[in-house]
Amino acid sequence: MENFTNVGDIGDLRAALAEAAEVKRNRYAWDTLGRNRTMVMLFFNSSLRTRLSTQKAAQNLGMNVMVLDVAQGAWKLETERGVIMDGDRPEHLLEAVPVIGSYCDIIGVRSFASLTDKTADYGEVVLNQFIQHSGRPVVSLESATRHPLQSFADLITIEEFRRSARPKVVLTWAPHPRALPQAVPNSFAEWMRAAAALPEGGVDFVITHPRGYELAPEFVGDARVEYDQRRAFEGAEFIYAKNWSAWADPNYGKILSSDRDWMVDEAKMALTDNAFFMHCLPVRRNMIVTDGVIESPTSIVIPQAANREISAQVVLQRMLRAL
Ligand code: AN0
Ligand code: CP
Repeated sequence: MENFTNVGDIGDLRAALAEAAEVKRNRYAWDTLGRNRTMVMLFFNSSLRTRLSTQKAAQNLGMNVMVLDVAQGAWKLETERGVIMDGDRPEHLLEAVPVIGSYCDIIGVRSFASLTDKTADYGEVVLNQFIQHSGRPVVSLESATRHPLQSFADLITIEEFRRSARPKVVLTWAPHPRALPQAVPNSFAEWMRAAAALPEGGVDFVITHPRGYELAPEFVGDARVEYDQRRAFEGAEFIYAKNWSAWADPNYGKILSSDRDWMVDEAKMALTDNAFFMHCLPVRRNMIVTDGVIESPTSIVIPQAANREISAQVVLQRMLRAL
């Protein structure tokens, strides 16, 4: 595997799920594969799960791992080419990236959407600079438009918990006090559409959100969009909650409604087919979801997060084998 930035990079989903199950049976079976190999993880934004699970996965494979928080201790990085660097950013990404590449074999990078420059965000300007200038395979740890390690872990989790051959999976918008990127829902949609296309063992995928929160067509594709949240929940086997800000112009990156009525609560979960509750975390309780739902026996947010180690390990071992 060259880079891991989107669903296309994982190839056959069935093969990837089989490899994930194999890793889960014994995650230390390949503990010398990464011997004398180094991973650098670069974070432009905060993280709990991605940082720990990816480091753990790399260590399961015997790799050395270095983590750099750009906001803490590193030089602030300019990302745009052609600017006169007379501001507060002493170093350019165009030097920093190849320098980092010279110290490692694999680079992981987390760089969220600005939510102000849609062209740069959806052009994946920062991620692409790493791909073009590092000379190393790049793993997205959540880029401006996608969070593929999360979506892969989500798919593994759905595969483990599914009760039916073609479960109804509902991605629902939920309220949040601050504007968040579209990366997680975009990516989840991209992976669920790939799962929906499987000849067997696929999913029936539905997206529900208030009007104005339409995601980019390249991610929604032919997925069903239902504006009535309660109707969307009917018969669902998985409820996947996430907030996101508006994508459509002229409201890109804005909060249009903090409609508390969209919170996932017990009454809405009662409309489902005893659905499992999923969220990528971090989650704001009693904004996105009630205490009762997230603490209920059908909440699978903890095993979902635990699968981040598994998805990261599958990706890293494929990259190591291709080095
Ligand atoms: C981020 C987001 O919504 O993209 C990261 C989620 C994994 N969430 C927050 O910033 C709260
Ligand atoms: N789900 C997820 O990526 O969590 P972190 O932001 O804590 O890494």
